[in-house]
Amino acid sequence: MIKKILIANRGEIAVRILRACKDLGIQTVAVHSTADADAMHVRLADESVCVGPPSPRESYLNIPSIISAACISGADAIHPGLGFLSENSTFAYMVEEHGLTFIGPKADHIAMMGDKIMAKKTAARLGLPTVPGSDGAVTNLEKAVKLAEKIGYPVLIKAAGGGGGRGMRVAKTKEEFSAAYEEAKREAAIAFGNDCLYLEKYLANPRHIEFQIIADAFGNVIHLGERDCSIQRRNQKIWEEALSMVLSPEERKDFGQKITKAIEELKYKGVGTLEFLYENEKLYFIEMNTRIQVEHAITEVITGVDVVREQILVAAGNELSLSQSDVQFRGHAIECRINAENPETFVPSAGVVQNYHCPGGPGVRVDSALYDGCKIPPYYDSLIAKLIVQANNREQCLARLRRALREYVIDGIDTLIPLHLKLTEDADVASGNFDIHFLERKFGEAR
Ligand code: MV4
Repeated sequence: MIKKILIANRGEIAVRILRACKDLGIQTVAVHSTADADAMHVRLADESVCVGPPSPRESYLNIPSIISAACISGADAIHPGLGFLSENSTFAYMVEEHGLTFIGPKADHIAMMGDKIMAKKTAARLGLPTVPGSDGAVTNLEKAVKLAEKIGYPVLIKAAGGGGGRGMRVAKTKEEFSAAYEEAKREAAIAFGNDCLYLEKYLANPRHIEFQIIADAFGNVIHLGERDCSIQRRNQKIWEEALSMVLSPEERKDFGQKITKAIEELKYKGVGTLEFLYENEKLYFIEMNTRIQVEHAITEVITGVDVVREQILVAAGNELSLSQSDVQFRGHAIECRINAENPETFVPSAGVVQNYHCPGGPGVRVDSALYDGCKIPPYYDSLIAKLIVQANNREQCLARLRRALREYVIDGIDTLIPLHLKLTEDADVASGNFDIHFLERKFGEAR
């Protein structure tokens, strides 16, 4: 069993992982930049190591510093959290090369899913539905134009090295295609060091639905249902729900079975998320995330499964503690991402938190690293807290969420709390009438 884990992250996810470690009786090592010396994740850890200056490149992304910190502190495993090094296959490989356990999938599965063309090919081979498009990479403009014609406009040009919405271009017509293609190629070469492109039919108004899976090293795989992450802005999710309103229990069961079979065949190990677009009552695989995600907590509160605990246990070589028939869904859950941003302009807000008061009561969970007087540095992601609310049904969940948001006090910085309050009072949110363009349509592109 793992005795000591180094957590290569900061903020709310580092605190979340620390809590799972403590529940398991595992010793913890925090790493931090000089800007985070007084951060909550450092306070809660048994030990801490400063790994560099504020710039993420020199601290939380500094592989030699982090692996050295693990070796010096006698940790036997590294949890990468999310963002930073969590989907860096080279890092995963190096961690294992140093005789440490990487709390995540095998390096080759991270690399495979990091290449979006390979990920899609793999999903198709394993029997999952994918968006109609090119069969793999398009090799030159001439062939791409012909293919786009065959797929039918509008066509979306995606980069193999992209993902998460980076490096995509829509071509609405044949006239637009060449320029969009050349732009995408140039941009992909610069941004990802990989100019491989592929084409997909552009789905105009999809919802974004993702399934959570957990797999152990013995071939056991379960799914924990899906999350609807459609309410987003510029590929940043703001509000997530579990389960989605659009899947029936039968569809969930059938689709869940397809997914677990695919993951079993892949011999994948760890937690993962399969992302789909949903349009006209059909799901299409687009990408797979090989890390724990921000929104994992809504799945936890409706299933009662501690996903981070299971992630650590399967990485340590244990069998999954439950089987698919043990997975039951209880009511509805919504997560609001509380970002340190202006709720109208989304401009990040750094500063000192004052008058901090956290909501509570039945069905309310807050995951954060906030405390009264804590500093929000300007160098990192603006997510400072997650408000997760669960209730017997969606209507009660919305009422409870509104109550919790009204209780929440965070002074000294701007946060998205006022935006979330508006969303809880929105008729389209109440009726579930939204897709991935909802937020921009409702509140305007400038905001
Ligand atoms: C798409 C799409 C429409 N049609 N693919 C963006 C993030 C990346 N995971 C895939 N993305 C999209 N792929 C086809 N064929 C629209 C998006 C998309 C999107 C998807 C999920 C969540 C938010 C999004 C925002 C803009 C575009």
